[in-house]
Amino acid sequence: MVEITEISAMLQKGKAKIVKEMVQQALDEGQDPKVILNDGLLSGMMIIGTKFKNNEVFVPEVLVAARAMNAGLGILEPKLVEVGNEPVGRAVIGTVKGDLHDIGKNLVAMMLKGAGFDVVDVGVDVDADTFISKAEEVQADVICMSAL
Ligand code: B12
Repeated sequence: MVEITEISAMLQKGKAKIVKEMVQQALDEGQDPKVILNDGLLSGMMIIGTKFKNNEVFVPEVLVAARAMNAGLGILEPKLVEVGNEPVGRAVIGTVKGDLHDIGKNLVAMMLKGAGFDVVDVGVDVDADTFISKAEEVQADVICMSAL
């Protein structure tokens, strides 16, 4: 049985491949995807965030941890997203200009999909004009902007 705290530990070390494998194994064992997300991935990222704030780790360590986080999220996505047939609305989501943080955005995009939204992700470092023109192009009901 995969220890969820071990997923958190591997994420903090930036071991993307191992995180991916452990998340898959935990799912195969029937462990709750929300527990894997909260106690494995998010808790690991929170610890890294605190260490970053306290200057105990630096950008490269945060970056590899973030890659491991996104790798684990990719495996969890199908389990977290259970889409119905009719979309309840359409959302354009992205991270604002000057900002490259995308983990929170990716998570929110997943949750929106899970809630039945059709989601158009415009990526990171996105200027206002791009948000507006994409929203007009796809006739979005809502624009979601992530800014850390
Ligand atoms: C990972 C990380 C990075 C990674 C990003 C990798 C990636 N692919 O995203 C890297 C290493 C690249 C990075 C770089 C930098 N970072 Co950084 N980073 C973080 C860190 C540690 C975690 C952020 C994260 O992913 N958290 C996990 C996710 C799940 O949480 P979240 O992003 O908060 O998202 C949740 C909510 O905010 C919300 N949400 C988010 N978006 C949206 C959108 C909508 C529409 C809605 C409804 C909700 C929502 O829902 C999400 C789920 O709960 C934070 C510290 C922290 N504790 O937050 C600093 C932090 C955000 N970074 C910070 C800084 C300063 C930087 C740098 C400037 C550092 C530097 N000196 O170079 C650069 C900036 C680069 C740039 N131009 O953007 C500061 C920002 C301070 C500020 N706001 O003024 C923070 C707060 C650290 C700190 N305390 O100093 N960073």
